[in-house]
Amino acid sequence: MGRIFIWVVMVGIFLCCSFEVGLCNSDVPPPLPLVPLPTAKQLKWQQREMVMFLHFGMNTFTNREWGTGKENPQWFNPKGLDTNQWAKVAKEAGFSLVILTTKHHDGFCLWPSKYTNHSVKSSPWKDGKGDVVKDLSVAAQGQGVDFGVYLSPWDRYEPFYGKELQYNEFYLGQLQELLTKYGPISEVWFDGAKGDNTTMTYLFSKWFALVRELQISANIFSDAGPDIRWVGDENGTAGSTFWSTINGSSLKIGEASIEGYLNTGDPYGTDWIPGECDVSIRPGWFWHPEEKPKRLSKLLDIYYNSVGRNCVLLLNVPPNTTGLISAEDVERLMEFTNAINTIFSVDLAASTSITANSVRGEAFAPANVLDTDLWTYWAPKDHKNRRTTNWICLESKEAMEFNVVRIQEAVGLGQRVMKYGVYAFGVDGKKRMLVSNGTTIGYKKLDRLKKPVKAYKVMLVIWKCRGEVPLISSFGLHFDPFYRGE
Ligand code: FUL
Repeated sequence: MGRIFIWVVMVGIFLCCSFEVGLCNSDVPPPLPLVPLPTAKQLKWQQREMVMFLHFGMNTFTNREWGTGKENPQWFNPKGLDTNQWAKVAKEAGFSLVILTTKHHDGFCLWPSKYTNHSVKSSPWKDGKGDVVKDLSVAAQGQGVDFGVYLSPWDRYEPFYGKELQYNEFYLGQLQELLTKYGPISEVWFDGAKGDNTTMTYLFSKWFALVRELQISANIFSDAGPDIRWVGDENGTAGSTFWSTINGSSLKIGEASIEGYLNTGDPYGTDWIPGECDVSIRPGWFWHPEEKPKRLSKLLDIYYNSVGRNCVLLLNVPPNTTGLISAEDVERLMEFTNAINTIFSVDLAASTSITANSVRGEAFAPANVLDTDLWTYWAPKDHKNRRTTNWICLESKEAMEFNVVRIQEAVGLGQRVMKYGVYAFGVDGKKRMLVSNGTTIGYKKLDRLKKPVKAYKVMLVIWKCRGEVPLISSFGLHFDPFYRGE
């Protein structure tokens, strides 16, 4: 009898183990993706984190921000133009994509467009034989940096402007030149600015269709997407709540009333249109001799308010009248990049032991938050009750001193988190302290703490999310020596 009992117990244990092992192995399906989802090219773009904008053109020589279209092409003469320097600076500063203003509102083209004489071909630069777009596309390729173009819809020179069909055809012609002559184009930037009273309807859908046809891997930016959206301001600040999801059908390019909506997005949005924060390293978009680059602390604020709020930072670095990125801008840019590397190259979470309230299975283990792969993540088990709180906890033998919390969602499967908090244990003798909290996370959320915190245990609690469960791809703790608190 005793033996039979032992046998029953052993078989029971065996079955339980097999069942557990089975659960922990590949049998547990991943959580269903939660629509809308990013496309592969949107995800690739998001992971660039920073893109360099280059505003260069007639305004550089007239010392203006918006030209009138009455400028003389003879004024464009950058004696030392070196696009290799631009591309090298971009590369060294950690930018994997540069976007050039090939034509700004004044209508002057940086390439010898066949549709107008108002271009480099009428300038003294290289005796009218130069092509800045070509030079930069080649230089960027040489550095392994991708290339994108800005082509202003608003054109104050072009006589067709204001004649709906002709101007739209003219614009399509210029776009066609840019999309066929300069190799792969990764992003096309459509500016919503339209600053005078001329009535002009842009046929955006035709323009976008041309980009799709000629450069299938290009992301299209405009106020309203379709691939990348404006965040509603030009100071590099996304909303502290920022959804990559939004209702595309409610967006209209050039419409001021949507700026607030663009700045936060919409948890119930039907389209995935992530945000790009455009801002200049200087007060103006173009280079002006009297202006200076922003301070490092300001650039870092911009970084936390853009990349740290689920967006990409599009930082403008304008070349000067010589045709070079000025030494002081290069210096500031390198300080900025080095600061980011200093802050994020050490992750205190890396040497902690990690636990969670619930684990979906082995493939979704909490330790997945330590690698840099966006597709590996911690996932709890599905809950019947969506109000269930989930948590993940980092524990260290040594006290961890940090003032930045980094959280990332596995956004390839949708953006989910709606409300979270971060607790530190063992801070200033207190048992438990809420050190940061927020709403959305998305691709990346960076929370700066008012002052550094020393703790042995740090817990991320997800209070509310879209879908069944949150999927946390990364959770890190960093020390930012440049931040003095608010
Ligand atoms: C704005 C333009 O008016 C500025 O000059 C600049 O090009 C900026 C990126 O977009 O709408």
